[in-house]
Amino acid sequence: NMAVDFGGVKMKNPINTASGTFGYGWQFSELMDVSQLGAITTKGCAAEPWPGNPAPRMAEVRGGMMNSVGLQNPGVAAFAAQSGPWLDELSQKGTQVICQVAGHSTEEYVSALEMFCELCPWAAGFEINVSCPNIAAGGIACGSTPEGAGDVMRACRKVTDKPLFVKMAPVRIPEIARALEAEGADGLSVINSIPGMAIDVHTRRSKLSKPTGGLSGPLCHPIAVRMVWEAANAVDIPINGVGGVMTGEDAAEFILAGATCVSVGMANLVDPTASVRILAELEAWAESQGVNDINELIGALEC
Ligand code: ORO
Repeated sequence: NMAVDFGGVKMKNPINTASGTFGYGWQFSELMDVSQLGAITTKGCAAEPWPGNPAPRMAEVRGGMMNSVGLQNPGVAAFAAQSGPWLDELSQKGTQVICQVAGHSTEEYVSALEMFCELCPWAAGFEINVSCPNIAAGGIACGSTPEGAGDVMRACRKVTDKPLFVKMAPVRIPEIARALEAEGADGLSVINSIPGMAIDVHTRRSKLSKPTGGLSGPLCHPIAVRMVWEAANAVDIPINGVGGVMTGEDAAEFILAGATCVSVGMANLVDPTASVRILAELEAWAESQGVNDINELIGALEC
């Protein structure tokens, strides 16, 4: 058995896609059978459209990549109209759809979540992004303290009884995780990209259109594993491990560290079919461990 329960979202397997690396799902549908995945998480949407940051907003670095997209999105209404029918169908095939919620303030998160609840009844749950490193207000600015993150969670909890997850910044994991659990979060996605910089020394300019960006990819993986382990030890709600998963063994590390499920992020940009390969590799690993149920391996780290 590969099925897991992520905070009330029943997934047929633990593999899902990290927000922002898999569009709205349908963009990948000609390249792979998306319905093999346990879940997908859609790119963050706000109540109103956001233009995002100017190009260049992606740069390769050793062992990973940087981005400064700035949560470009068409707003929840356009998202629901354009992508809703395909996502509804996907959810009927048993792949859960988690919609990511963006905002610049608690009020904006609440407005966006209210719109999602009304316009996206097919969504299995929502992921509140309080960790984007590329926006001036909201994002990591409110997600880096227990008070800031807790505030957003408390307000969002009043909007819906559907599963609510929080995409966490790579800071103060145990304290912030406990604050989010206390405010009613159903699960935590650990971690978002790590704030970083990449400079072109010849032009003396940032490789991105702004000085800083978010670092993701395999070089983040050991940091993310440590943070997943910290989160899993701090709270009783389930953890989704996110950060540099390129192989089934990387996903297995997250599960042993205490993650219930695992997001594939940057790997989708290297090979659009990476997530289904990683799922097959994870299944092979579980079998090699001689268990009939992947749940037996969650947090099974021996130390
Ligand atoms: N980039 C990230 O690395 N994480 C986010 O949550 C959002 C963005 C972005 O849109 O810039």
